[in-house]
Amino acid sequence: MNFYNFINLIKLESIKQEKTLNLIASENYSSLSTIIYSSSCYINKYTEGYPKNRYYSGCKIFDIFENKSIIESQLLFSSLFSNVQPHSGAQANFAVFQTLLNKNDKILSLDLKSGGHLTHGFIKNFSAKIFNIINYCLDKNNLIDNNYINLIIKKEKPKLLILGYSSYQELIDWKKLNIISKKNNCYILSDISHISGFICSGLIKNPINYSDVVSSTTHKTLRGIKGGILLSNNKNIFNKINSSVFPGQQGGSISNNIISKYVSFKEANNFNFIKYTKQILINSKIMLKTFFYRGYKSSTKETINHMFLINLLNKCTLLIEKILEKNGILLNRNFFPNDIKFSKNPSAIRIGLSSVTTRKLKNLEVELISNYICDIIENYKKNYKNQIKILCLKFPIYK
Ligand code: DSN
Repeated sequence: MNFYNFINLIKLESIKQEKTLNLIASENYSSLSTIIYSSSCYINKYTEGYPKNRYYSGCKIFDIFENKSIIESQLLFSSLFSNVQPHSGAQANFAVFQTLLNKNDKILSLDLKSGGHLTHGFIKNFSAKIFNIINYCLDKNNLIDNNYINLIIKKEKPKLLILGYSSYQELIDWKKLNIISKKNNCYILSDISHISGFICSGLIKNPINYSDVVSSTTHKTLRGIKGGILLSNNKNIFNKINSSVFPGQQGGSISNNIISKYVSFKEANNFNFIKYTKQILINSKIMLKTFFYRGYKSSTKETINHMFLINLLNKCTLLIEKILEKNGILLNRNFFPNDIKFSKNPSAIRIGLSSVTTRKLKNLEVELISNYICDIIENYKKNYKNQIKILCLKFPIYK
């Protein structure tokens, strides 16, 4: 395939993104400035090491950027220390494990089926291959059960407790869980990848004071480009984290992305961003309410963030995902807590409202889309292609 074919493929993807409504909870549209800054001449520059301590020459100007990015992320998340070099959330989590744990140490985490993440101990992931994973599950109301975690920590004495999830729509009691884990000499990693945008807006409690380390991606509710960050208030731990990221795990950082991360932190540290995340919450609550109104069940009675699960136990979620895609609506099938079905065709769909809120869809449109989705689930022959196209035209991604 020659270069021009590639350009055509990118054009096709861009048209597809413009013409579809994206409800994938882990995605968002990066802001234009963060995209532009990620494409700078820093693509050409290796910057191994840290500011003032590099292993390549010619990094003096970049030191200014990395320092700014570090300071801006500390301001945004009220943390004393920050590392902006992790290439992704997975890499960030690995750096934490490498800092706090030895081979075969115990990690206590929520399993993937109940809302955890691959890197929190999924059997095929590095985390389960290197460490000894113990899972906690949700209670009968699909909520984090602090008492159960207390019991299991006392019994199993894990070295690390992971909080923060990929499909959990309720509050986490960081303070209480911190007390429990400190009593049992257990570290806490809070993985806020999905909810970081709400935390820096003050809409969800910041776990920084209740965690040994906080990890996040930068491209979900935060609206930056793809990447990871690590935050902490513990100097000792953080010095070790720094050497765990480099040279412990990564070589050169992705310099152009570090500059772009700075831009996203700056943008998130702004009143307009708070307004934006508030609207995501409103949209998310409206959509869930509409599903309830239509008789559907979620894992809990409400959502406090951008996402929620809808249980479609008797339906084929793989097929529903495909039919919705044909109509121009993108989302992903997902496990429901205590799912008895397999990952190819689990019981639920996961819905996230960040991307459509970025397109400035509000109450009316969100209610309309929810009804389209319900109609399609109830009758696969329903066709809303044109309605979705018109909606997409009315709400372009970058205007
Ligand atoms: N797989 C992503 C999610 O859906 O949460 C994060 O890596």
